[in-house]
Amino acid sequence: PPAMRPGPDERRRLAEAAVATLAGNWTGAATLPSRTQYPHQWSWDSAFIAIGLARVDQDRAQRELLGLLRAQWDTGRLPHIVYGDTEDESYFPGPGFWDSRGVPDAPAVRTSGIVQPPVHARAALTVCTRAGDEAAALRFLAEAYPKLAAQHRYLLERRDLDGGGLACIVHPWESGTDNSPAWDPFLTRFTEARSLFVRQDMVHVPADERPSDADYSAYIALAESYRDIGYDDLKLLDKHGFTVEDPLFNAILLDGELCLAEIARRLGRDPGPHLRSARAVHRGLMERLWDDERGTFVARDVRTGVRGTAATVSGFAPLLDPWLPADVRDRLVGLLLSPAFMGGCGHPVPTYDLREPNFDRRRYWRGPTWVNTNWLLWVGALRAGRPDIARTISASTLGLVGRSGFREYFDPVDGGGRGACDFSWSAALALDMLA
Ligand code: 9YW
Repeated sequence: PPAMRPGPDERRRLAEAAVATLAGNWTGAATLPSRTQYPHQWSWDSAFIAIGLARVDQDRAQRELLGLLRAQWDTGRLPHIVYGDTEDESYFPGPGFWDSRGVPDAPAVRTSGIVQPPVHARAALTVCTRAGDEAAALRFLAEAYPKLAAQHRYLLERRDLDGGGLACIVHPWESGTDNSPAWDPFLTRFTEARSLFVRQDMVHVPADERPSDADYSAYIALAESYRDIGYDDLKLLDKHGFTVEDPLFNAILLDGELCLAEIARRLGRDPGPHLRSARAVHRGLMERLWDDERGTFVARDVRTGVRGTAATVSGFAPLLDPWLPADVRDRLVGLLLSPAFMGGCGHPVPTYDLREPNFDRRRYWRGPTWVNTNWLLWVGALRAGRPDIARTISASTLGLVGRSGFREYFDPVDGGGRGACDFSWSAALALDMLA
């Protein structure tokens, strides 16, 4: 039976628990994704967290985003981890690995050198929309807007390697969906990292819920490669072995440009350039990533033009695109509701096609249900004119956190909690879905 939206008592209990989880992970300047597993500030986590905080604490929501934006590089690059001044190497790779201080355009605070999906413009707009104090909200937008615009410019210009309209990612970590089966075909050449390293991600979480050693080795090799070309995107096509267009990343970029257009409007600026960029991303998605045979969007290698074949949750993210042709939207919705995804398990939406032999209900982005991808599809379903699907997704998500707590991810078959406990974006986005 479809999940029921929780009643008022359960909603109140969940909201209080979510607020307490976010308070527990607040450092005074930012919210950690998890005190044990991820003890720094992460980029797209902070955006999701701000969206939840906007419902309960405007001040903290704004500080979360502005604090992150202060770690932006001169080129507009918004790093995926902000370490601050810490020498703490308990999370690997730590600040020493990325060596951002050795790069001229990096800020004084220590950061990683890669990015994550740009959900920040959506977060800033959401924060402003929910603000009680309109003047303060406009001041916040005025401060955030130039930085968000620079973040997007970096992605649209430096990461569009051949003028095709899409931004590429240069590392699976940049997708936010690290070990998704979508990356398997593009990682076969990277099995050996150059340096010796010790994984520290399996102290608090069992090994079978984390990426494999082979994947991790490829992650380190690719991060070393990008670091050693000085994070110079002009050298990517010649010197770097992973340049991939991801439907999730680009759908978020498109949505972000539409949010920037709205922010520009509210600030009395010209929304035109953002609307044109959003259109260009739309064209890139349709021309390059739509797989008409499979009826979903897939990843593509910019260098070779070769497309992946895996149907993952990321393929549904273009539901955020308001210009999706009706037949494409209908086929996408058909696949989403089919036994491969929502129709095949009790606790949707699984991150990977349930019928694939290498579907893994425990392992990270290779099967489990995540609150953030559910939240994105919830927004996408509403935009696609399917409030029924949106309701099913939010009821199911609230059922999962109600039963298993604010875990990092969930078994889509039995609903069991997996990964880290007291995970910030699970709490924050549940708060948003509760409202
Ligand atoms: C890691 C913090 C991050 C998320 C990513 C997720 C994971 C880091 O955790 O990556 O060590 O595996 O894949 O999306 O931002 O929550």
